[in-house]
Amino acid sequence: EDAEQTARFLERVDAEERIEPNDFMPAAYRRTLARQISQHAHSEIIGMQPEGNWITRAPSLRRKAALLAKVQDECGHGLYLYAAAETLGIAREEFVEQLLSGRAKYSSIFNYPTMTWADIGAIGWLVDGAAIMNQIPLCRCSYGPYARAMIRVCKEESFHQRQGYEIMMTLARGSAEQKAMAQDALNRWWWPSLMMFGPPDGQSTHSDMSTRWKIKRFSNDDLRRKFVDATVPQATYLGLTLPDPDLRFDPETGHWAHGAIDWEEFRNVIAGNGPCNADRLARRRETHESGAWVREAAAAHAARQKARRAA
Ligand code: FAQ
Repeated sequence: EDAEQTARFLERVDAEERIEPNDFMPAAYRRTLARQISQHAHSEIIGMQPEGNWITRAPSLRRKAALLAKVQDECGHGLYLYAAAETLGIAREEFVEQLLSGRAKYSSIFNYPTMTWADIGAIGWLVDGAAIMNQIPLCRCSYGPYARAMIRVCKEESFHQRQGYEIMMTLARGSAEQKAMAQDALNRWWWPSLMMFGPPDGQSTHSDMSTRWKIKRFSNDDLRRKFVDATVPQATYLGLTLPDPDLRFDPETGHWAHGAIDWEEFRNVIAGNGPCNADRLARRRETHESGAWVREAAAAHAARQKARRAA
């Protein structure tokens, strides 16, 4: 690679200029973005499954309409993210193949089961809350197509987060049984939500380069800390207890300090051995196969339109 071009690229990144698809970029920058954006897209697509599980069982028409809209938004996010990833010169089919073959990762969080209606509240509140914390800084990512996609995604995520928190509020103020259901969901989703931010900084292999390239603006641990600080008062307001006996406010740092995260569980889930990994991928493969006729029909239609225009 041309040293002068690389130096110019870094100057542009430092000057907060956006890098666009046809601009020069180092091969490693392109690879990192293709990995992160496609894994983000896969997370949105696999992320439709845990909540999709409750669409037919939502407790009212209003809840059903909101959940249906949320799951459709996730599909939309996956599609813009694949489109952003494709601007790096890799075909969508290749990204999809990486997901279906199990070679690509997607967020660990979507490998946990949704056992009760309260899980839908906990996902909106915590999982979308964590996603927003991580994605707001990505609106300033140095790669233009990714940064722009994140702006709309974040607006939709904030509706998702409100939707979830409102479900939790309704349950927490409901019968003793409903409150217990909300507490149980919080107990199961809290630690996996903290794991969404990735390994501790010392073990984050990509952070140094991604920070240099202004893909990442905050470290994994910094974002996790911001999330805990924002979420503790929300739990208090709900009258629920976070499942961490070591959680305490540290007046010296001004932040909440949490107990130890079970990184062994995290490694196990990203290695494919979480409670739902096999099921999530099997469902995605089935759906991909049963949708083949749609892709074929769309391609045939596009070819016919093209031939008609040429005639
Ligand atoms: N799960 O060196 P780092 C959503 C992997 S939100 C699985 O720190 P990096 C919205 C990482 O890929 C969820 N794998 O990596 C929604 C790398 O492995 P690799 C999606 C993880 O990239 C809500 C290795 O560990 N959001 O979908 C995880 O610098 C509700 C080393 O880690 C995004 O993807 C994990 N939690 O930082 C949808 C946001 N953490 O690739 C439906 C964009 C780490 O070398 C319902 N991504 N790994 O094989 C990012 O910001 C970054 O990629 C991080 C990881 C922060 C996730």
